[in-house]
Amino acid sequence: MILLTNQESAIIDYLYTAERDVREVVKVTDDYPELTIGEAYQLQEGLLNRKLSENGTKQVGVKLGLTSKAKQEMMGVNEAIYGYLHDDMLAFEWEPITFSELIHPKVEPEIAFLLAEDLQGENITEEDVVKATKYVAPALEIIDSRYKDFRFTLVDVIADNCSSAKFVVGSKWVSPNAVDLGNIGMVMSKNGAVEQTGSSAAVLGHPAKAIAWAVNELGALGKGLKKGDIVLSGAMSEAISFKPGDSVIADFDGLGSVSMYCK
Ligand code: 0L1
Ligand code: MG
Repeated sequence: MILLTNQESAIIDYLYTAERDVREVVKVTDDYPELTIGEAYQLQEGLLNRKLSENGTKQVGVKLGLTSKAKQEMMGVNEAIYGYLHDDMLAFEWEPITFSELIHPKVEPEIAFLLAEDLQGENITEEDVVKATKYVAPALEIIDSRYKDFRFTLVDVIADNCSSAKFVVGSKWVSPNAVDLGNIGMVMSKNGAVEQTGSSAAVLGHPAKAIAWAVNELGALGKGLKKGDIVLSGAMSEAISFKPGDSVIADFDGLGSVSMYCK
């Protein structure tokens, strides 16, 4: 068990209660400008532990963020980030997303990987990721930064578990070898009108390469992914906002579609 300083506990409590109470807050670095990226990941870990103990939830995988050049340039950074997926974030196509439980949600299309074996190390390659993957599936990630107006620094967003809120995985799972994973086209529509188009190539060139990056980062900390984990590999286009009454569907070449409805 990690012993937290008073400052760490205060920041974790600040972010935990903002999410629980569906309340936006000013970014952490306004009060703690000296925080480093390494400390932000420790805060993220502390936030996960707080959720595990208070909600009885469990970790079911990992998600990647800032995997596209466009988003990295927008934030003035040149690296991706990772956060944790919990089982209480898992939403279903047949179960509407409740808007009032979220602050200012957006949805983005991603490819989900389901691991057939543990994956840990510091020199993991794209090929290792594909080999360890049982299935891939279309997914929608719902992000909901706890920060006012989705404005934050890299440190802030990492501490806030990379804006994670919910995710929906489509029902069609296919072998990673059945599709050209690095070149999957995608169209995302809201209420029947096309809002975004994208490609899996936008995810660090190849979603498995993005996952290999995250596994190597975790490996340097003595951590890794486990058999049965779900990994959201990163957004294939910009995220879009939604409100009650909206339905969103993303259609992926060779993978089929995944949808969500907001009530
Ligand atoms: O999943 C993501 O790409 C989100 C990363 C954090 C940045 C954002 O909230 O837009
Ligand atoms: Mg995402």
